[in-house]
Amino acid sequence: MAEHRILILNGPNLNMLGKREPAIYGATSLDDVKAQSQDNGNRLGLEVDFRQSNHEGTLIDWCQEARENHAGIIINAGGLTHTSVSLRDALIASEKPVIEVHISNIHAREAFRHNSYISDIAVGVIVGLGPTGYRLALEAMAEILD
Ligand code: CA2
Repeated sequence: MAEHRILILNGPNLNMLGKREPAIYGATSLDDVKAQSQDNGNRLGLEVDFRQSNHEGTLIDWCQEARENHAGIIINAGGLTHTSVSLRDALIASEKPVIEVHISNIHAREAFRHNSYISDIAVGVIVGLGPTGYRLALEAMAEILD
């Protein structure tokens, strides 16, 4: 049912997780994060719809779809976090609670990563905790929707 379905969106390059740059992003693959998220969703009574795209327009289409089909959005927008007004607008237009996740601590990295176009429209932001951030976001979403 739509009221228990959570859309987890992953942006550009997150399909590379676990394959390169392990010092920054760790050794866990995105398929592992997806499997963990589905297990955590089952435990919390949430259906997890886990997706990744390297294309801004596809992510925007999925946010528009969430307006009808999902209860909330958890998003790691990758590099689009720091650039995309359009993705921000689509998240607002979904009228769903949004939780922003980043694997790395974007505030401890280059200055251009310190700004997010999503943080101020999100109900909460989790950064720097690796894949654990996805679990924490699902737990928070379960409480928000309760
Ligand atoms: O820390 C995060 O979760 C980021 O959203 C990851 C993005 C980065 O642009 C953001 O500033 C922070 C990068 C996506 C992952 O890119 C990879 C590239 C090579 C190997 C593994 C991941």
